[in-house]
Amino acid sequence: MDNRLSMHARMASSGVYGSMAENEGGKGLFGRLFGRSQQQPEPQPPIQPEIPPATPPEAPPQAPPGPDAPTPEAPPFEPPGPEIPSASPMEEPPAPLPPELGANEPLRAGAESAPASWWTRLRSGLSRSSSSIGQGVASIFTKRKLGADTLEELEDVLIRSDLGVALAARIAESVGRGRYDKTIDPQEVREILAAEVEATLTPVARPLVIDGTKQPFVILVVGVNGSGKTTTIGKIAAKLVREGKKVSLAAGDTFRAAAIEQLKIWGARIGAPVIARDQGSDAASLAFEALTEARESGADVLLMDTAGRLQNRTELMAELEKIVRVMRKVDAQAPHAVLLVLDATVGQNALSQVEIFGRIAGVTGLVMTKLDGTARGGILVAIAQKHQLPVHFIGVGEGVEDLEPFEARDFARAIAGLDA
Ligand SMILES: Nc1nc2c(ncn2[C@@H]2O[C@H](COP(=O)(O)OP(=O)(O)OP(=O)(O)O)[C@@H](O)[C@H]2O)c(=O)[nH]1
Ligand SMILES: [Mg+2]
Repeated sequence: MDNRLSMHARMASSGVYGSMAENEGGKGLFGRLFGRSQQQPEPQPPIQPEIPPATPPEAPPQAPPGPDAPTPEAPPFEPPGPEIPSASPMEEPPAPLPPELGANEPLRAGAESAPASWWTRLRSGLSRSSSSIGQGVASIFTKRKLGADTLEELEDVLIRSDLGVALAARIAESVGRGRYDKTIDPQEVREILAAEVEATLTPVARPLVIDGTKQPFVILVVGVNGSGKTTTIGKIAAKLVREGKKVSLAAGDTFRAAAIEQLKIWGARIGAPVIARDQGSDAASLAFEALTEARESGADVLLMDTAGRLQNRTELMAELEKIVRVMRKVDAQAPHAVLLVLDATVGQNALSQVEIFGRIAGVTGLVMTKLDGTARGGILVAIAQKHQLPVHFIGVGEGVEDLEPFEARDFARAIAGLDA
């Protein structure tokens, strides 16, 4: 067992598994409608030497330097999508209103029939992960006795699902305990897996608590390009508005006009004011003004969007530090929560995102999106085990109802392909 384990550990650390990070999310609804590809960050080593990304043909203008401006050398990398308009960014036509996000739409994505329950959506969202694990388990244990070879195969299946080497070993050990040379029903293996996953996730499944004594409670939302930050802000804001909270949104992604427009559409739809400045404004100045305005207007919660940035771009990460610093000039404790939005489809790279954003932006909790776009949703479990950061929400689709507070048991049962 030890030898086998160390082999997996070596393979994992040498990138054998990391290199399998997939990118199945495809171009999301917003990307399709707004002519921007849903950028999936390339898996990268935690910190690479600074390699400037290819310059898009029409780089957005630099933020004008404010009093304390970070003067970023380059905007976040945005590879040009096939439909990027040829007009200059300042002349960019207003983004079309996605039908799904129409201001008069009910607070759920287009579906005409009654929305499925969260459990149904979670099960179906995690179906790629659960069927990959389920098929692996069935092919290993059907009509075979349990032994070192079957357990090793099980570990391989679990590691390929990104559950992490340590947890894969623990699950294999639990499955093997007292069952050598016996047959085991694949369903029983999935039950054991669910129990181990639930035990790992329970300590990190913590709701996002809005402290009502903070006026406003400031939530800064960070992450790499295209991870789902703006959509997640819209979804969380919709929940808070429904709870009767007075919510303001701050369009802190000042690099792209479409990003500002995207947040405005969410704001119009859910009835939350959006504090925005012109494209190209300094994000930290916007943060300062937005917090001041939100406070003056008596908002309970301020959700601040930020531009996507790869975690190895030091100058962009420095800009995040500055946003935090500037907010503290208004409220010494702000931001009260820093949410890192992770795209499940990037696989192992998410671990490095947690590490670097955690260190630089003081991440207080995680949101994992696009679990519906990957067979390797187990990455959430590996992150939980390694970083022990609270996981507040998970997303399994683009609609407003496709984000819910994270529940360890539901996730564990769904990824194991079991009933609730
Ligand atoms: N399938 C799926 N798509 C999602 C989910 N969350 C967000 N998306 C889609 O992912 C795409 C990118 O989402 P955004 O919210 O724009 O991501 P972002 O992090 O704000 O992107 P940048 O501002 O460019 O860094 C959009 O098309 C969203 O609809 C999810 O849980 N599942
Ligand atoms: Mg965004």
